[in-house]
Amino acid sequence: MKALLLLILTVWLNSQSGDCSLSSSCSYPPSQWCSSLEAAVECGALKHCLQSNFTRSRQPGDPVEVGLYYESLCPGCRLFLTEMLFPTWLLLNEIMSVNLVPYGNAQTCLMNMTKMAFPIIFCMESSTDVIKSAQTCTQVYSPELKWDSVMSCVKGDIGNKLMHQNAQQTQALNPPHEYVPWVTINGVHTEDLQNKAMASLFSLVCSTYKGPKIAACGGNQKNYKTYCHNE
Ligand SMILES: *[C@@H]1O[C@H](CO)[C@@H](O)[C@H](O)[C@H]1NC(C)=O
Ligand SMILES: CC(=O)N[C@H]1CO[C@H](CO)[C@@H](O)[C@@H]1O
Repeated sequence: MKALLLLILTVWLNSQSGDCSLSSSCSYPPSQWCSSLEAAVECGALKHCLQSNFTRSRQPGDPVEVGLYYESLCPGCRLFLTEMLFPTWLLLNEIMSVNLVPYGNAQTCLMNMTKMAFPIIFCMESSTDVIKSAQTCTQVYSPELKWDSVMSCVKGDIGNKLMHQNAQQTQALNPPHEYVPWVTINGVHTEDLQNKAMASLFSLVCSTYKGPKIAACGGNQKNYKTYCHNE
């Protein structure tokens, strides 16, 4: 596992000098499909990678909880979720937990219905049409989940209840949120934490984590800030 983390980190850091665009065909050999987020997405192997090697064991220290209060269609929210939060979670999920508090659609129901909600939401938010992609993304990452049942949640009492819970959780924020995406770290929001999360969530999670240092956080950390999406 340590070796895998190092491999991921190495590929990740090395990819920063390359170009950032995804090509339509897969340019990685199968052995490298899980070596980075780009490779996994490009090769359509994200689900496989998540289910096998990205499902890592927890480290002994308390995980850093990253809360994200957002609207599913807000461009800044989409950018943060797809290019900062999800990649950071792939690399650091053994020391990090994510609390997504979406406002406004099917995402709340998905979170209630499948363990694969985060990859599905990532898939939706990185698609051209967030809403239209929901069914396809669900089929890809959670094929056993019937779309009809998601729709009956969205349109029914459970969906309303879940949305209401999210609204309450958002209203309970202290300080109250002024914009989205609104980030909390271990339940705390400050302008400083928000700015650090926007600049490099990866560095912030590594520096906030109090447990033993993990391989992904070691050594080359400072290079991470040149990662192309964060410029
Ligand atoms: C789904 O939502 C219901 C209603 O709020 C809740 O009782 C249940 O625990 C939730 N299940 C999961 C897996 O989140
Ligand atoms: C694609 C990939 O890297 N698969 C590896 C996942 O981890 C197992 C053991 O934990 C390896 O056997 C696989 O090669």
